[in-house]
Amino acid sequence: MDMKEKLQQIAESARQSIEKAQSPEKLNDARLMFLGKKGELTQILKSMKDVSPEDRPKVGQLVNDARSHIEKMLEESRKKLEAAALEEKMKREVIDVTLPAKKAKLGHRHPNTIALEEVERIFVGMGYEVVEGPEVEYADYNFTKLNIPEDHPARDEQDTFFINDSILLRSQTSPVQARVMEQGKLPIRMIAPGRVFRSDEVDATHSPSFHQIEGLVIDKNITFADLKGTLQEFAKELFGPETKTKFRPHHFPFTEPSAEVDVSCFKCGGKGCRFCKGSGWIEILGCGTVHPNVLRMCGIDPEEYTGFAFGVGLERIALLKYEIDDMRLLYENDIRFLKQF
Ligand code: 2NL
Repeated sequence: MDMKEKLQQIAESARQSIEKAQSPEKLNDARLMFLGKKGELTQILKSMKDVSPEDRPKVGQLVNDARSHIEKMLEESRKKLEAAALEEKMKREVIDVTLPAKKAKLGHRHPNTIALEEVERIFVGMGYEVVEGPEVEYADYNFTKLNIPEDHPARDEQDTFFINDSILLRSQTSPVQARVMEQGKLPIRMIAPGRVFRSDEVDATHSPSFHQIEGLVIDKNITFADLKGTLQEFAKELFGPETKTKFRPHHFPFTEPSAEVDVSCFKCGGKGCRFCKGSGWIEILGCGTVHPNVLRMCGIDPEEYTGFAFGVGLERIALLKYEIDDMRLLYENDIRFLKQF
């Protein structure tokens, strides 16, 4: 068999191998089989030494032609395989742009936050400032400056979380107001919302950590009538324009006189129902005229200035407004509960 025929045979068998190769790996095997170091064409090149010098250029040309022919076939096959693989990938990864988009799962405000922002909106609308203060407080600000005597039960370790003799977790937000009074910028119209702590067992209406909003107004000629008007307006804004308020005498160490405030039941309008336990009234807050001792201890002259103050439980408002019957639900952060509000 002459060289030309042999080369044609090799090219033909290369064509068949390349056609059979259906993956890049198989195609590479075919390349090695013909063009590799031990490949068939390389073997022929090695046998060139047996070719007579005058025939060498011609034979060399033939070998080169066969080589580039095989390379061309390999290259074409590689392109075809790549195109097929790309086609396959495109089919697998097809995106249907007409499908409806996945809805983003937006979180939302906690019922406590909704209630807080509602209360803040009402008082800011009446010209009040919102002021925050530390949760870790001096007993002096939490008790002494608020006219709570040394032997008052609220100071008992059973009720308050003490850090040491003079530092505690605040049991009310009034220390924030004591701090503002001490700064001496008068008049004052403020609310102090925030977390407070009391050593209570957890049940449907108690938690060792809950939230309060206290309010304070200090100016010349402030009377109990201002307090009544303000809280009446607040109750109407919060529970609806038909809401009535009732001030019952009460005692707090930091106010004198003091009162507890009931609102007419917003479920039955005051006739009496399950919600208000038949009474027609729901207790919502405590309030009073600031005790002159408190003013004095916070650096304000009670002969010149008077004021009123009040305190509401935020959870109490949230539970009432959203008709939730167990406070613990507010702290469990169960999304199925939270997303209802
Ligand atoms: C309640 C009662 C109340 C106050 C809080 C207060 C603050 C200062 C001076 C005087 Cl700085 N008073 N706060 C007054 C009366 C009642 O809270 O039952 N809260 C849930």
